[in-house]
Amino acid sequence: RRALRVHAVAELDKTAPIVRGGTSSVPAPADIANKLRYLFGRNGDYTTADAYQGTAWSVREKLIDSFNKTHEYWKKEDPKFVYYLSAEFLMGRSLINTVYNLGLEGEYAEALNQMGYEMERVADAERDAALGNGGLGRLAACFLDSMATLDLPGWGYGIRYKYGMFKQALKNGYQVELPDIWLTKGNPWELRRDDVKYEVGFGGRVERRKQGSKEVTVWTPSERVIAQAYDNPIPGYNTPTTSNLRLWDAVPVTEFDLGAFNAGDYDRAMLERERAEGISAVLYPNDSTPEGKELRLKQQYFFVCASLQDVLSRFKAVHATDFNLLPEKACFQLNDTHPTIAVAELMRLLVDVEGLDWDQAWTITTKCLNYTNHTVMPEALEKWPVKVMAKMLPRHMEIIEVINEGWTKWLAGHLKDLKPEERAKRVAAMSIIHENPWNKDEMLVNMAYLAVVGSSAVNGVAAIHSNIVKDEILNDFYQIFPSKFQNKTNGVTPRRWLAWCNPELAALITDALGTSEWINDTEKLAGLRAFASDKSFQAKWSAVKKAKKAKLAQLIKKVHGDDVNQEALFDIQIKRIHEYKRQYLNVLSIIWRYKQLKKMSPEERKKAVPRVCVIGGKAASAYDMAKRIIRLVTAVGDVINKDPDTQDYLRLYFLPDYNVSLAETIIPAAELSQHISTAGTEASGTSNMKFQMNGCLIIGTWDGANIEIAEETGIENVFVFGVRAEEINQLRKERKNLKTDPRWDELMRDIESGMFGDKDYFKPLVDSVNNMKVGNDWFLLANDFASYLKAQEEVDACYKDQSEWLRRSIMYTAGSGKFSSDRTIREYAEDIWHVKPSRPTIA
Ligand code: GL7
Repeated sequence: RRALRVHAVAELDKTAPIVRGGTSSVPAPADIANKLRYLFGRNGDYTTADAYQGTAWSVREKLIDSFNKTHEYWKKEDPKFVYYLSAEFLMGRSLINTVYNLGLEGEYAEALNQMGYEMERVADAERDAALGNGGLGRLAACFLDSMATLDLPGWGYGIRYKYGMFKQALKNGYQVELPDIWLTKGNPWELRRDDVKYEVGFGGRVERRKQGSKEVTVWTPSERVIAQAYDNPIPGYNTPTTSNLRLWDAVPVTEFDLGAFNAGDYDRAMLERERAEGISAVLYPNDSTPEGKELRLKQQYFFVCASLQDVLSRFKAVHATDFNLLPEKACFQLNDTHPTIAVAELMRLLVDVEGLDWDQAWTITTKCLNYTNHTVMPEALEKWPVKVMAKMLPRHMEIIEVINEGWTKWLAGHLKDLKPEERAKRVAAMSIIHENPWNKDEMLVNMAYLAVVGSSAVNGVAAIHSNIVKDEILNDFYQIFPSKFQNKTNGVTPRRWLAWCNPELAALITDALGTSEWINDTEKLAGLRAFASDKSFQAKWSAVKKAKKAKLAQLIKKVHGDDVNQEALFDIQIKRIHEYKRQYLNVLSIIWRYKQLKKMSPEERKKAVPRVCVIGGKAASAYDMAKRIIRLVTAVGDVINKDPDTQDYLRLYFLPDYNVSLAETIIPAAELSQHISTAGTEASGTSNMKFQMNGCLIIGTWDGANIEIAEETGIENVFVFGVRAEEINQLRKERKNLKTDPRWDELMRDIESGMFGDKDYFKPLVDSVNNMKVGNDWFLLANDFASYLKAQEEVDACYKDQSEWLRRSIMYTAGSGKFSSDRTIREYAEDIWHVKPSRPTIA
């Protein structure tokens, strides 16, 4: 494997002349030893964890050299910047990515070898930076990689959570959550900026005061904290650009209340610290559905307020108060509704603090902001009670009221041709502030509406999703502002998700294409189509997949103690556990497969395609149904993995603590991956793209980015099943023409009768998918079941023809060019941000 990697490296060097060694001239082995000696007091006798620390701190210096050069250059050039505001950045590990993106892999692999270590093992000692839940946070991380690689002036802004996504463990087959204590050993990938701090206020009162002839608004918060900046350099690939992710940590305004301490009030002395630190303490572990907790709104305002102040302060240092120039120098992308308070905050900063008049400030604000919607789940569109917002952010609540007054007035004028009742209804339906439909006494601020009204562009994240945004979720707004609405199909970085996590496949691709340029020009992968049916190429392709499967088999052995058949089809479903993602449907089909195998004679079984099924993913701690699904997976696995009749042909493993690093091991090993959400529910999905890049076949519904993946790969190469999104509303409403299947009923009885134990615990799962009961089986599992089983039969038939399977596998990678986040980011830059590349010249 090493030989292959070295080969990939040699190729890279040819096309990547920009090797950024930084200013340090100390050779890597000596530098690593120096770091261990002077930072950690270690003198030889290193552990693997030491080797990681020494290497990381050594690499950090090179990174900072290139980071500083980039920022000096951008400061001098003063180009327009994009700021990606996101409550989540799911970065994963940094060592391999940094070393490879900087082109230092040869040097450091060699240094570690001399010390008796292998880079890959050393890299395993790093903790994941898990400051995100899932797809949305990981997308933000891929975007940063692409922005830097494309030399686009841009930063990410977010929160430096002390505890990231919880760690998941299994206890007797049930999920347990453990805190993610990731910072205890220090973080070599960040730089604390002691000179970059801003005050952020909450609560208090708002007053009007006379200032000369002008009336000004003064907000006096009752609670104040400091946002302390930490920079996380983001190295681009094959470029001197190293960009930045700036994360804010909340700290108290006064370090310590000595007065209270001296007066013997120890609790009060600590109180302010605890209250401040609580703001950036922990990531809310909800994926796609928000939790309306006040602390969450506090987090949102905290990072938005600090980020906007930071941007304005840099702007003013160059352009003084020429704020009309702001939209030419800065734009902000709101990653979902989480940072939407930015609409009101930018207005507050421009009007109250800088003294601009309202209309001028509004023009600037709407020119600077853009909003991405990431989910169709209606419960996910954030709405904050007016009461909560008025208490925590009284001035912002006023500002939102004024915005809404202007907006509804404008809207009524715009709709003047409608009949008065009709017009009043439409205006009420589109009001940013509206009644809670479940509680008439409560008024809510609809953050998605605020984002749409306050932005220049609104986009969805895959073609079908953007259409749903236009036709359903925000249809009223689309009718008023059709040109605001766009599509930006998601993408993933081909560096982390193919080149670095699968260097063996990368080397083979480079070999076939005669260049490694595909790493930042993925359209070149299309060249692989010419090799798809080439038997000798297929053999090499298959050898790489086998090596990756062996690695995953090792992991299964480590976690579950079992040896699995490495000739079996490796069938994977990894993503957050959610009813709409339908892991339950997958489990049911596995049970069905098990029952069929049981019925067969030993001779018949030998003809079956053996499968190793892997499911992984976290359930939000309060998501009861999702936790039951996990338990069902483990319970079914316990039965079938131990059955001597079938264990050679079918296994099911739940791999706990699914995260970015685990994905980097699993995805290259996957042969079939499942993306089986109910059509119209998964906005895009991004792991589907990662699997595709790694030559993994897909069984999936006509949903999210699956559709575009099928178009690029050739629909005949994808196992598509299930009802289409267009038919779903009808089916749900009328409950007519829903499909039933005797096999489904049999499986329901099996679970209910306790075939997998815990029958009381599984009862709500059985009840939830009773197809015929009104309101049940919202995600239409029963309806899609027969067509899913049929698609699974097609999978088996195809796998029996290995040459056909390999041909398809190659066609997947060949068709993945579109799904590079470089393409996505280029589209954002051209159609929304109007930001241009600015590559630092190397001194
Ligand atoms: C998500 C969508 O569910 C997912 O389909 C999409 O790929 C991702 C990135 O656009 O955004 N929306 C969301 O709230 N989460 C997602 O992963 C958590």
